[in-house]
Amino acid sequence: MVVPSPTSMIRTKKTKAVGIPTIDLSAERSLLSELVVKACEEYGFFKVVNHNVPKEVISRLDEEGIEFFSKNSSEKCQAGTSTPFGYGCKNIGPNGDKGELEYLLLHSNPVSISERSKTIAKDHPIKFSCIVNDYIKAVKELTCEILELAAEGLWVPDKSSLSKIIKDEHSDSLLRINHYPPVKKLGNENWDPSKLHNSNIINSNNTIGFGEHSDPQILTILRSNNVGGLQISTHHGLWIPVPPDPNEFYVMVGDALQVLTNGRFVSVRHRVLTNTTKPRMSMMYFAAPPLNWLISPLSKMVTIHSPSLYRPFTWAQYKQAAYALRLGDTRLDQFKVQ
Ligand code: GA4
Repeated sequence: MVVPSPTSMIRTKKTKAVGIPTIDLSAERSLLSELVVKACEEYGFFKVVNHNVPKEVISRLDEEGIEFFSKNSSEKCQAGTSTPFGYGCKNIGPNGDKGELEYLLLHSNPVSISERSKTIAKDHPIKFSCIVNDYIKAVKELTCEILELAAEGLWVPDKSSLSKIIKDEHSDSLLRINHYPPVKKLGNENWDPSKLHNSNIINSNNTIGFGEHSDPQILTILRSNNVGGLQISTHHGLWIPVPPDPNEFYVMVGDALQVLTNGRFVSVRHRVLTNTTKPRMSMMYFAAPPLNWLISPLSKMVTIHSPSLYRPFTWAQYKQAAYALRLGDTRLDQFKVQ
């Protein structure tokens, strides 16, 4: 069942309760496919429990992440700059976006373990690479399971229509590990209103760790440590805080899935606020098509009454459009049928 978890229940100004759906993947399949579709339509976001990703696979990557970010900056920089893969600090993308974070960005299909090792660790790179690979393998299976449920719930005749895009050996999927060090509340001595203009400070307590955006890919599978900060925007523009849950995964609809479903699912805009005392660490698997994959609405999603909203484009073209714009820009408009 889609159960709004009590911790995630918040009340809007109109005192309407809003809850983030939680889907128990051990439930009966026909029910699950309906619930996945409903959650993707209503929020473009949901939590999954009983996901079958082994605990050790999660905890090992957690440990490696903690160890990596605790190194000094010159050691971390040895992982390569994040253009496109490796270590990045505060800079997001190529167009001047900034955030209060550091991160590792890794491709899910490196040519080889030794190729991956170059972008992560100098001391025990093979161990880190194997742990990353095990994590990617497990979350990729989870992604494919969710995409198959979505296809079933949408009554798409071939239930692998979506998952096969991710299973393709040339899939351009990524893994990102973000580390948000705590950011202290500004004391009065630092108070400089001119710095507030266009800055990342959104109220007296929190700083923007990662600014508002949607993910360009098909689906994002996210988990974090026990420190909150992630917020999602509802279709009505209300920001909902997402309670952290280190044992479970959150699923986000990305732009490419919005196109594949001809706008029936809408990608979720989200952002991360930093904590004033505790570091947040999160890891995201971004499930993407191969670069040359032609993205257009699944034929089942196009009818005389709902004609195609988007013209076909390759994943490479969409990535190029995303990297040419700022983080928070809407990129899908340029691919809409006029
Ligand atoms: C958002 C989702 C992923 O983190 C990411 C990001 C990428 C980057 O950090 O290099 C982008 C951003 C993300 C969307 C717009 C472009 C590209 C930064 C940016 C300004 C790795 C991705 O695929 O797109």
